[in-house]
Formats: sequence, structure tokens, C-alpha cells
Amino acid sequence: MRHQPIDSSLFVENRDRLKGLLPPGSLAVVHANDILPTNADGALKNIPNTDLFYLTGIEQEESILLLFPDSPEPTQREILFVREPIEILEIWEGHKLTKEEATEASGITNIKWIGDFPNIFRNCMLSAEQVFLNQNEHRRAAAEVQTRDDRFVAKCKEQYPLHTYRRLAPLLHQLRAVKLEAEVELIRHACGITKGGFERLLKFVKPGVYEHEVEAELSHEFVRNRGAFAYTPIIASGKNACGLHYIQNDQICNDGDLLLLDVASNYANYNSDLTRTIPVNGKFTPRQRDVYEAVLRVMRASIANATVGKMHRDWHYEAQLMMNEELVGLGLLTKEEVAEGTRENPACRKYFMHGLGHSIGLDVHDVAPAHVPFSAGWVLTVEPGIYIPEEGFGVRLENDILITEDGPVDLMADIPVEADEIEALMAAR
Ligand SMILES: [Mn+2]
Repeated sequence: MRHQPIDSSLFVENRDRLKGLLPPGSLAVVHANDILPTNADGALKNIPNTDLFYLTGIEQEESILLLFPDSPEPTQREILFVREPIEILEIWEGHKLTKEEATEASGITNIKWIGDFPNIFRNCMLSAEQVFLNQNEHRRAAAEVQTRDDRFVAKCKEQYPLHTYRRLAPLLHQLRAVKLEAEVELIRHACGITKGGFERLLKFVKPGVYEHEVEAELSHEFVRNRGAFAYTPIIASGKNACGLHYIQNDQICNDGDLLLLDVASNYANYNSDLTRTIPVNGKFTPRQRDVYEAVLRVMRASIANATVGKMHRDWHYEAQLMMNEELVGLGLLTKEEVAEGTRENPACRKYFMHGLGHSIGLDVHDVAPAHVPFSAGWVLTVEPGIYIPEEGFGVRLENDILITEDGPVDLMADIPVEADEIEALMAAR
């Protein structure tokens, strides 16, 4: 792994919190992700399962966590299964975790090879009251492909049809939404790497550079600092910014255009998510600056408005009301159009058509329980935008914040965002 070791106390605490939510007699199992095939003998790189990582700190493929806290047999209460590091495997794939290393990473003392899993699992099933199995539950997940967890669910229901099966995902969502201090520190670290990338590109961007050249600068900065792109970067000059998920990044940055950058690093599987919009030539036009300032005001007010007890839908709606006013001020909407809007379809949706923010953590669009108010420990993105295809540009700004009892903490407060500051930094290049 590229990141520095994480103290296993984080994962011990995460497991303890999960055990606290499991009813008596529960057995829970979480699998690693498959390594997905591409073409011919190709495969994608291993993407750790974020639930398994959350509970164990383990990133290695094929690993399995079994929790059975009330087992009458103490050795069954917490077991981590990993691949046996036989010589032929290590020759072809490199180092695999030893039992000692798996214990060091996870804090789990009982480590078994995966070949032992079927027998041990069968024994545990004989005394389990109910079985919590994991599936990827996300309202926007497109689930065409079965995961290892999915296959395991199907196999269990076939082999043990008389057991009671329950969903682990809602419990993990509840836990993962609230970040512990050690997790916030890792997100802060990712934000710091992102900051370095943004400051570097401010010195690099000028008329005539290509969007993919900017991507290359960022990639170098992130990877040399033990990070990597947290998600496919959006580097969109001029009107490209009005395509919300533009990822081609293959166009030239022209004099007079704005460049929208939705680019951020991860670190140790924790993500940050940043958006900035800068003038390619280093100076905003008066019109660009007016739109920029409007978006910045909505971002600032929405950060302040992200308080404990707030419902996400109210938080979003309050930003939409602010945006309505800003768009009237910019001459993009009339007061009549705003008055005709409804709560479900406010007038600002013509220029600000996406959500205001999302949970972030081990997943970029992180899991969180639906329909519950914000609570202390949540980390959210705040990302208003205004997109004006008829004027050939879009502006989005995005910071990551931590919600606390004492109010929101901006984890990206030190990343330049004021228009004057951006211009000054670009002038110094
Ligand atoms: Mn985002």
C-alpha cells in the first residue's frame, strides 16, 4: 500500500460499533470486491471493498470478515480470512499478507486462510440466530454486475434456506456516515494533497494548454504524494463545463474562457472532492466574475447552513431559494419566473440543475442513511453551480465540510477560492 499504516484501533472501534448494533446471536459476513475482468486476459486494478476496509483496514483481494460476537465458541467471534501466501502466488502477484501482517493491519487476532472458510462458516451457522449479509445499497447504483457478496447471499440462501437473513448495509450506512476523528484526519490529508494539486495547476494553466495536460499535472502531484484521483477528473474549459459529467478532457483551453476543475485526490481510501473554476488567462471578465461571486455566496451561505438537525432536502431547497435571487440579480431569471417555480421545480433548476452536496468518505458519494437529519461527524460536499450554455461557460465551486455540534468546519478553508486570490496566484506564475 502506498499510504502510511493506519493504527488498527480505528478498525477495532468500527467493529465494536457494528457489534453494538447487531441483535443477540447475529452472524455477519463481509467480502472483498472481485477483481473485474476487462478484455482478453486483462483486469482492472483491485479496488478495495469500502465496507470491508472500514471494518478491517484490509485492502487485499478475496479477503472475508466473519463476526459472530455471541458465539459460544470464543475463537468464532471474530475471524479474518485471507489468501494463503504460497510461493507461486507471490512469484506472480507479489507479496500477500502474512497472518501477522493481517493482525497488525486489522487488530483481529484470529486469522485463517480462505480455504478454511466453508467449514468454519458451516459451524458458525449451526448456532447463529440470524445472519447479516452485505450488499451494495445505493440509490443511484446501477447493479448489472454481481459482487462477491451478491454471490454469497445467493449461495447461503440455497445451502441454508431455513436461516433468517438480514441486511447489513443499513447498519453500515448508519455507522459510516458519522466519521471518527481518525477518519476526519485522513480526509483532511486527502484535502491537503488536493490543495497542492490545485495550487500547482494555477501556475500551469494559460491559453493554449490542453485539458489533459492539466490532468497530467494533477496526476503527478497526487501520486507523488501517495494519493490518486478520487474520481475521474472533470477538466472542462468554456462550454464543456455545461456538460456536468464531461470527462473527455481533450480540448484546448482558450484565452478568455473559464476552466472548471472538479478534481481531487484520495488518501488511504478516503476521498476528497473539490471544484474550482478559474480564468484560463488569469483574469475574470466582469461577467464571469459576477457569476463567480454569486456561486461563491451560495456556497458560503450553504456551508454556514449545514448544521446539526438540518434535513438534506431543506438544506438543498434553501440554497435553491438563494440561487433564485442570485439568478435574478444576474439577469438570467425574472422575478415572475421565480414566482412561478414550485418547491419541486424551482426556477433556478434551469441553471443549477444538480444537487447541493453529498456525503463523502470511503466512497466519493458516500453511504449515509436516507431521510435522517445531519448529525455531528458527517462530512459533506457543498457544491453549487451556475451553467450558462448560451454564454459558453459554467461555474461550480465545491468544498468539503465537517458537521459538528459547534457548527460546520470547512476542511478546504485553506484552498484558494476568492476571485482576487485566484487572479493574484495566477499572475505570479
Ligand atoms: Mn462532489
